[in-house]
Amino acid sequence: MPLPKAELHLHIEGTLEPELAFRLAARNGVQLPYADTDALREAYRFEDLQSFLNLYYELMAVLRTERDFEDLADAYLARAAAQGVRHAEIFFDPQAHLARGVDMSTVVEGLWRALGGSEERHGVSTRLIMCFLRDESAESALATLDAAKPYLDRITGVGLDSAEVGHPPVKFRAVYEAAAALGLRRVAHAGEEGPPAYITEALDVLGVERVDHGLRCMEDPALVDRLVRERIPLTLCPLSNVRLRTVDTLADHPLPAMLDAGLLCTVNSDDPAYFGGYAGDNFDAVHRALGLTEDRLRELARNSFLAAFLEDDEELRQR
Ligand code: ES4
Ligand code: ZN
Repeated sequence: MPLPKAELHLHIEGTLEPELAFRLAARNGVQLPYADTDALREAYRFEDLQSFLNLYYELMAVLRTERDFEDLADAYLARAAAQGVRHAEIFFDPQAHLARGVDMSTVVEGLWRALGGSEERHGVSTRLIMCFLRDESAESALATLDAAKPYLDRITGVGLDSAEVGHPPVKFRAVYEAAAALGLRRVAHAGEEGPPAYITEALDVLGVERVDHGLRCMEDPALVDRLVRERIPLTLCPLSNVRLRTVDTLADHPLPAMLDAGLLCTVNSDDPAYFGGYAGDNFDAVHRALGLTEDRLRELARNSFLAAFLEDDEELRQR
């Protein structure tokens, strides 16, 4: 039995497996520039975050209808459940779809067709977190929040993702203020490829409650002290860090040092179809490569429920 856990850093578009990509391409009459699933998997040789993002955005072309988003999310939830995930907080990137002529209603209604029945079908409770693309403008982020207003009963929070360097959190001050005023929870990717100062800025300027990745906090001891003191959860993604070369090998991952420092770390999968594994695979990988004890693994699983946007009674029931 895999450890019960919550997944807190998961891009639903990053769960698009090559087999499903080809199935949806055929269904929608979309031509993919790859001969077959093997040829597509061959393209998964990333140099860095940007080279991954190029493929990630390209493959989204197959997602067109509500049913496509439903099938994508349902396939993810089935895989997650099989690896012990009991609760999933799911990122989606509306701007990447709006830019292709797929509207907010198609994306949210489609995802909801899978999420709405997930507790019953898969035993996985869910939340939706809408991300702004940080390499798009602040105005575009504000327009996206506006387009989401009819769906706020299904959206728990906002996040910030895509190419980090050169797009500091402060660029999104206004949209995070507006999101907070609407009662939305706030998270942001920071300190994945970007400097520790972006983590500080995400806390101070955007008011985030949780930091996605946050790996590079380890370069700033004063920031580590603050994250420990304020119990700010970090959603780490070890297999992602290896595939995007944020760390050289899994054995070099700072997770053990981060736990020793007292940071509230969680282990997540980011874009599992691209990075070689789902939540349980990430747990297994750090267990093996870093020699984490069973106690440490249980701590990581417990942290995932503490860091989740669950009500107290839900949290206790799950862990
Ligand atoms: C992402 Cl690994 C990662 N980093 C930033 N943005 C993303 N969007 C999807 N995966
Ligand atoms: Zn991410």
